[in-house]
Amino acid sequence: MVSRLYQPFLEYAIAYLQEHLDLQPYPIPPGFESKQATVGKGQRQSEVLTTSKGFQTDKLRQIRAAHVQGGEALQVLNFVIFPRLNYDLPFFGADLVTLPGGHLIALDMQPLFRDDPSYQEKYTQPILPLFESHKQHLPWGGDFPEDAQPFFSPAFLWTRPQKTEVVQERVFAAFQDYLSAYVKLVQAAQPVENPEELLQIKQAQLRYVRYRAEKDPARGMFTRFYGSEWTEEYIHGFLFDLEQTLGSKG
Ligand code: DBV
Repeated sequence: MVSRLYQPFLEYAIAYLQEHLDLQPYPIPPGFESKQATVGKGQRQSEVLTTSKGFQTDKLRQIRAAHVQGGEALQVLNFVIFPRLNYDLPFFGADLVTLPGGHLIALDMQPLFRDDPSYQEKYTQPILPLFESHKQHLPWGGDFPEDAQPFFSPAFLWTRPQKTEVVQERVFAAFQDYLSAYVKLVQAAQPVENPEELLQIKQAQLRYVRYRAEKDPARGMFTRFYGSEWTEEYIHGFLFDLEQTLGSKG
């Protein structure tokens, strides 16, 4: 395996977005830009570094990355884009995880309204050819939490590559393709003005962030490294911060 496995993904994403959109910084709460811990004892002692990046644009409320680096057998990049609430855009969601047990990859444009045929036509159809071309190299990863299914599109890439080269080549290629397709959707997006529709978007976004904050699969890991106070504040105050953001606006 390779340390810094996901660094090229993160660098690519930021550079690509910077090139195509007008990125502005997104505030990261103090203490969360970078966090280090020493884990293990004696010869097995090692460092785990978690760094955060945040951006926003006129159409995207939060573009954020959490990057965990703890040596060859612990590399995580969780990269999510949350559109502003007056756009019906899907979320861009990438969960790229390397643990001692192997690689686990989730990549999707996560729909607000999974079962709405016109929504699917607008936001999933354009991605399906990409999905088809990548899934032949990235077979379905198996067991998947049932309650998470409503949050994924039919173009969901979920795979557990055996080889690191597959991550570096195939997964990286899929990540680039999904990101550029996403940017095209963003560029084409028009603001929603209908109050009924705006309410539905807000509810769908809240459903999504509440689910992800509650079920965050990294909670256990972060709690072990950095304690529960830091972890809960990181989850609710940065990773999935929509509720707090709405709260502070009254
Ligand atoms: N996952 C996150 C964030 C992470 C993160 C913010 C910053 O949402 C990392 C870090 N994901 C992470 C880690 C693991 C997973 C697993 C460390 C391994 C946990 C472990 O094995 O100890 C997609 N990620 C997973 C799993 C799924 C996802 C399905 C396997 C969990 C399981 O089998 O129970 N992405 C994840 C997910 C949603 C999503 C659940 C739901 C909408 O978008």
